[in-house]
Amino acid sequence: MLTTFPRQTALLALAGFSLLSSASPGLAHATFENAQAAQDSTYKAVIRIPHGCDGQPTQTVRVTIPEGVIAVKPMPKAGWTLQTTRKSYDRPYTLHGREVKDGVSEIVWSGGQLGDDHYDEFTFQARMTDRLPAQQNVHIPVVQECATARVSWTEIPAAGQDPHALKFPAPGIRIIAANQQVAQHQHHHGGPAAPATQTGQVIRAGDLEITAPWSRATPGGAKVAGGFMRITNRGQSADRLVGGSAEISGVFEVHEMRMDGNVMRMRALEKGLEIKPGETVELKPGSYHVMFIDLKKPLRVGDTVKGTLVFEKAGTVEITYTVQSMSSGGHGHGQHKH
Ligand SMILES: [Cu+2]
Repeated sequence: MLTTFPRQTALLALAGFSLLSSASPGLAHATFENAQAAQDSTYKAVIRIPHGCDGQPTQTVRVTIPEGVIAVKPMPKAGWTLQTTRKSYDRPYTLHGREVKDGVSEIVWSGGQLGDDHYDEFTFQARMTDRLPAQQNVHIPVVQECATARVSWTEIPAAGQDPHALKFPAPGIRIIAANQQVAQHQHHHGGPAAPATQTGQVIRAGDLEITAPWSRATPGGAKVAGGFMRITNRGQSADRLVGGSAEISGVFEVHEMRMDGNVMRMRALEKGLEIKPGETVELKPGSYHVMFIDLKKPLRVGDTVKGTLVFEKAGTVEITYTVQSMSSGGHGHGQHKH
């Protein structure tokens, strides 16, 4: 909300501001240039500041970083002093094979002079973790401070509430699941729509449901790639992913990644990957995955890769992976040593 230090001015300012925001609702709020980010991706946050505090120039911009948004690096800005505050995260995160326990909790750009009739952008980079729920918005409170007034974009909508109903909404970013990134991206640019089977594809085999298999584009010369999906066991007894094949590789293995001291390593699961009854196992970067070894050709975004999975009970299942961008869903396979 907008607060001004002398009380009468506050009321006047509030009235004036309400008129402004109802006149041009889309332009009046502080917002992010790109209001969508995938889980487990690096996001460039560009905060757009459309006006000052009731006519006064903005001198300070404060940004509060919520839990789940980590590895924050603000971009310095000419004419502004940049300061950050750090905090310990609620729980540690794993990023590029390292444990990350703390990071930036507040960014402050101060000492600037952004006129009420001018517009400017404030930028930071962050890792959006998978602790931010998909299909929901994460809200990042932003406060503008002027000589004697301030605008607090800090209102967070309650569950189910339309953020447009708020006068001073905290800018929001829609979080999408890592495996939807490419489809969303194509949609955004009006490119060819992904076939319906590629996003949210569910394959049923006996008691198992296999959802949205995907792989990742490979950097030039890479001889390995990972395959990812979710496997849910709707049955009464455990099953086990014990092997499979892929048309583009000579060797197929079921792997897990885990920390070995400070180093992330992967290894083949000799006994396969168990899927207990009623459980969903997520194969994802940095965790369980299937591995295509001795690739016959590089994988490019938008390719599809046919293959099979072999389960102890459900038997052989044909699946198709959609190839997504190299930056999808975490760090590249190529960076890790077997
Ligand atoms: Cu692997």
